[in-house]
Amino acid sequence: MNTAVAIIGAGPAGLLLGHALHAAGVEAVILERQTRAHVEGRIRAGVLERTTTDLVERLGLGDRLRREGMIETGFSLADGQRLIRIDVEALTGRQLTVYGQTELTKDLIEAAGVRGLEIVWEAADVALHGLDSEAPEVSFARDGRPERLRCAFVAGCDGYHGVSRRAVPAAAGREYERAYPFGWLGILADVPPCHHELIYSNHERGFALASMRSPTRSRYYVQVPLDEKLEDWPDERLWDELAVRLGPEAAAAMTRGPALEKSIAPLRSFVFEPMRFGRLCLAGDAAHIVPPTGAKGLNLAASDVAYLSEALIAWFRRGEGALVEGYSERALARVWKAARFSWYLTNLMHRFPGAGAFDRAMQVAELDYVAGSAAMRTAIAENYVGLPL
Ligand code: RFL
Ligand code: PHB
Repeated sequence: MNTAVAIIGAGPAGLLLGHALHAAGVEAVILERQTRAHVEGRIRAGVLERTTTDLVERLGLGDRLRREGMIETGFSLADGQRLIRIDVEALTGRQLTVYGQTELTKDLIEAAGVRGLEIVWEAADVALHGLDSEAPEVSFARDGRPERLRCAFVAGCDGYHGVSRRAVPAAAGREYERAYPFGWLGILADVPPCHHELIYSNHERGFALASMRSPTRSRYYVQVPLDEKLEDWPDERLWDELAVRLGPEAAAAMTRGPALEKSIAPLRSFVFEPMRFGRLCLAGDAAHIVPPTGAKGLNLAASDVAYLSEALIAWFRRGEGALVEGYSERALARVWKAARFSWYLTNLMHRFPGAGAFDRAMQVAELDYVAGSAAMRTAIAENYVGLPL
């Protein structure tokens, strides 16, 4: 098989890139390790920046997003006593959209079928070859039979655990990492949200987040130790804990219901530099991970794709190499700022094991400053809503 761009991974990064290239007449094939049902069943992000929804709209893929997405004009930080509202719209002139990554993924996969963007499901043993040549190849197995995909570029969109980043020789890359000493236990339930906006709460028992997917579907998280077992958290215990950590007002408005999904995710900050090695370009979680506290992961995947699709289209349509050359530097400038914001909000809102009275006093002072300073709230709002491309 031959194509212009071999895309590894059918997550949001790979699907958005495939659509962007296909819409511009640049041929692409997506190789995905999992089944379609598996990819469509994953529960992940929920908050989309305007940069992300703009990209989806520009590609003509936003019909259901526009109909079903919930516009959010702000969110709150809770400090145990009060809700500190960050009025994102008033402070930045922009809004956010609540729309599940699961739904966006389904939309992109369905449209791929309609538009003729090829996705190979269950592509096993994907391996990259000749990345520092002008004719790289991807080997993989389909139904147990080996195949090779010849291409001009490989786009590594295969997430944190994928093979693409690992294909970069150790001497050619650098990793920056911070692992946090806790995870998030999440629950998805078909109950109305307890509040019309997201609440991030710093409680003495640990962080909690009230989020949502729709007017009838809620998503909540609590901070838990890394060695916590899911079976120790029957639904009732989790609802009780949420009620305590989110405070009496949210608790009074909270509807409980059976979990549709429950899982524990570790928190990590990770950046890999550079995001290009020869003919391999990395995008999304393959190149960087942020803790979910700022809702940045999916949105960074989308902004990487905005830069990378522009670069590859310039290469194939106009024979220009400058944007490919500059892709890593351009993408990383935005990635590092989102990494900083996610790290900042994680530090501000979580209880760290071993933190002393001074550390706690710093959190209290910072939250009090946020509550009293429009400048500080503006800084938070402009990062949360998404820095310009
Ligand atoms: P993905 O979604 O991981 O997709 C990678 C795809 O590559 C496939 N793959 C391979 N395919 C072929 N060969 C291989 N060897 C392969 N190895 C892997 C995988 O099967 C998969 O289909 O990466 P992508 O596209 O970069 O997208 C990134 C986002 O998924 C991620 O950043 C977000 O989900 C992070 N995130 C959030 N981001 C936000 O912007 N807002 C949020 O509110 C938000 N909340 C979250 C989150 C992530 C969470 N978890 C579970 C990690 C909440 C949670 C709980
Ligand atoms: C979610 O709804 O899953 C969600 C929302 C905001 C975050 C993280 C996750 O910061």
